[in-house]
Amino acid sequence: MTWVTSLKQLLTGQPARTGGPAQTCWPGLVEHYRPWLPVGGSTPIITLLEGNTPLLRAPALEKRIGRGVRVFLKVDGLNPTGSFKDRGMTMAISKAKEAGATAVICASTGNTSAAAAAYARRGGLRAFAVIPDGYVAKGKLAQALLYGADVLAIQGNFDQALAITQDLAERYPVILVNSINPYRLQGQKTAAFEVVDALGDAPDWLCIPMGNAGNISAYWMGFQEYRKAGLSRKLPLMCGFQASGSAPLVLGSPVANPATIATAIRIGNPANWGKALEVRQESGGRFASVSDGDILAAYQVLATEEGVFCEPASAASVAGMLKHATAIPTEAQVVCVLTGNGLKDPTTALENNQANLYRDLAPEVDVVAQVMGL
Ligand code: AN7
Repeated sequence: MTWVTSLKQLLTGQPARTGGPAQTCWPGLVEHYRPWLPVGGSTPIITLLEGNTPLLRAPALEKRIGRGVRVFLKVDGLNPTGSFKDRGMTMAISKAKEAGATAVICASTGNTSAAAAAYARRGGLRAFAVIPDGYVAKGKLAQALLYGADVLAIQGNFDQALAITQDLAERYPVILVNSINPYRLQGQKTAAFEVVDALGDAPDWLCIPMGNAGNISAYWMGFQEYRKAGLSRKLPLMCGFQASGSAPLVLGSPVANPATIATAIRIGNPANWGKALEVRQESGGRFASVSDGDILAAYQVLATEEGVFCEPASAASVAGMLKHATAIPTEAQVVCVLTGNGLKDPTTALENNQANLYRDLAPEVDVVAQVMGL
């Protein structure tokens, strides 16, 4: 008997309930939001119980901004394969299977390939991923390979990989599961539903990194649908951030050779360009770029002050919020979307954070104590 059990028994005379099945189990986002999604009774739902991720208050960021601004992190790196892509992939793979497909293909900077591989294999489909060789973080490549995708690494960038996969999907019986696939955005819009369900209304600002701009378009769709249904009173201002070396939506023209430490968003010709511009216009939002230095600084603040390890691309949302902090209205609510898990990219973490690593120490307590400053 645990002390909690005995204390409760002492106070109430009733045995405490410990363990056993939770009262409600999260069924995955398709089942939870089924009426909002284009699935039918005969759609086979391929799920890893994605969604229902934490909306975490960020007190250290609030302190930096001040003026009663409340900051929340949508920690979507806690999805089954470690990124928001799982939200779209449960839908895309379920619909591909429903249509009788046996293989799917994607171009990817890493996270899409990991999610496509996991969901496709779980659904008994083959998965192919075309990636820019040398520009996919280690953890993501490891995932795609272990889940059982065939990975085709090209001597080119993401934009070239996407063009190839689109061509392949037109000419061969493989279904494209990039965010051009409309089911992807349908699944991803549930993140906006979760934010409103948690806050009781939409936030004032939503800060989000942009690559192909699928996710910002999906969030906007979700916020609009909830607003139309009377489940929220307001719509957020949508703030999309890109890395300065890879910022076509900020510059207004494609970038031929995108460059950034945030390889997830190393994209020069976004697939959802038109949708993104609509989102900015309709929401009265803003697009801006953040430098790799800004991204790394936000990445470190999130880890060392909030205890949240996201990947560099995700930190672009927080870097952008901090850069534009003076424009946030007093006492506004801001949600920053953390799209992917930091464990995906151990290389960037290790290469930029060696200051507090002490190596080659003799295995002696006095030596360790001395380094500790004791
Ligand atoms: C962590 O995996 O494009 O603006 O191929 O992995 O919807 O493209 C990843 C994109 C943000 C940008 N954060 O989202 C891919 C890929 C992370 C990402 C984005 C990505 P979109």
